[in-house]
Amino acid sequence: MERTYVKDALGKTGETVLVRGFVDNLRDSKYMTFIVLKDITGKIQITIEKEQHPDWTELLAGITGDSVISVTGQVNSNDYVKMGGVEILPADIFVDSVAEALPIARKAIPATKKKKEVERSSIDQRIDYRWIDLRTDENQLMFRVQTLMVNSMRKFLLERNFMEIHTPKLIGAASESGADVFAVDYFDRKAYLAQSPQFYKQMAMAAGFERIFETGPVFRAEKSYTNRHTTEFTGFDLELSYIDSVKDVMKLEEELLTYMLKEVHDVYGEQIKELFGKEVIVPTAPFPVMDLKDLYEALEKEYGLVVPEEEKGDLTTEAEQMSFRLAQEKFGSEFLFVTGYSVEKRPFYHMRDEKGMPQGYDLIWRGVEITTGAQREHRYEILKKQAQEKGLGEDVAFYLEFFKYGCPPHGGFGLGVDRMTMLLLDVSIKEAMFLFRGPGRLTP
Ligand code: AMO
Repeated sequence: MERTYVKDALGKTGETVLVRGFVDNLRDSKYMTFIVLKDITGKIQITIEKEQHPDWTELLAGITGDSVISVTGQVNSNDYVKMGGVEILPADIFVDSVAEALPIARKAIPATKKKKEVERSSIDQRIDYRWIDLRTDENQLMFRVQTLMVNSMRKFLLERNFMEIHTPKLIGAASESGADVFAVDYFDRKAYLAQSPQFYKQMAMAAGFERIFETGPVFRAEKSYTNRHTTEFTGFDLELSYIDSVKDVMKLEEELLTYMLKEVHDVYGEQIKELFGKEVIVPTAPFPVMDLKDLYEALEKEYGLVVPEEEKGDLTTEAEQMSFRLAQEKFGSEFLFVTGYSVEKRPFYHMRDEKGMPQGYDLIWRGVEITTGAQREHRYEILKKQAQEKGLGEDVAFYLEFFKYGCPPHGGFGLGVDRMTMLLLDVSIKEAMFLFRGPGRLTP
């Protein structure tokens, strides 16, 4: 018999169906056994009247929580059943896989008369058994939402004539900064794990592709133990040619994010509110823009934040967090573009204006940086000089070649997909990733 998904079975009253999934809940009483079966589309109650199946005693005793079962039976409408007023009266139950007692508590279990309260396992304990942790409704919704986030951005870009490319992650030189790069053995020499598709996005511009994007793994050898850093994350990067200034890049980004968040809001807004208690707010473009200097002034004036002068060329973590309040109170926005970073704090490939200011920005959402973007320096001589100033020589020689034989003016940005998921659902980065990687974590 062909399998029916639970969501479809709920509408098939009177029909006999085969449903397959995990045992989400199990309740046994003297005369009845109730099993809640969960598949990726929903949950349905299996109602077993013990008297009708005297030979099932052993079978039922062997079914544990989280076991995988296949049930054939008639769909019955029953107003007493909480789950959609529908149950399955099974004619056959097959146990595909028996689950041992679970090693983690995915949720806190309140005390009952007979049992003490069970505390929820920590996120690190849950990551040890992430596949079990991922079975919850919340986690499965999270990855549905992430699928839609990436897919809607892809759709937006494809509609605007972008090409999707796939660049190598094994590279011969650090792509962002020499300090945060993982070196790996590559036969008789060293290779590095790409910290960004930066160089190759720009190579695509030199190749005349004009508009490209890529989503893929990004590696950072950062020993950070924060709730927003990881050593491997998923980046969503794009690059486009023939821009007039960095403003064109910012405009594209705000349109892209508005489009994506509208889709997420429309499709999953209700469920996100129900399971994560978080409102999906569709932003309105244009997003507010503040120069770092003005931002520090405002943060000091409004909230008394005092930052030493020498730190003002970059956004401190505290200022970044506080900027959320400012963005909301001053502009009624969850997003804030920040510009005016100092040359020391920005990579050599950012174009600089006549005053020497890098033509780049960071986008802060809910007080956390989600993007760096910029117009790039496409003029070979100037780019070479900027690289030399930062002490980069041979390492970037291959990259500089991209600009020797004709290259249009261009710019782009890189978005952190895990950070966006985390901020959208108000969870930590460890919770937001399929499988977190950090300085102390390489398994499972
Ligand atoms: P940047 O280094 O700012 O820029 O990275 C882009 C975005 O990637 C995310 N991100 C991270 N997420 C989780 N853990 C980390 N350790 C981490 N580091 C960065 C953030 C960040 O905004 N080449 C440029 C982009 C460009 O100019 O196109 C770059 O890589 O969301």
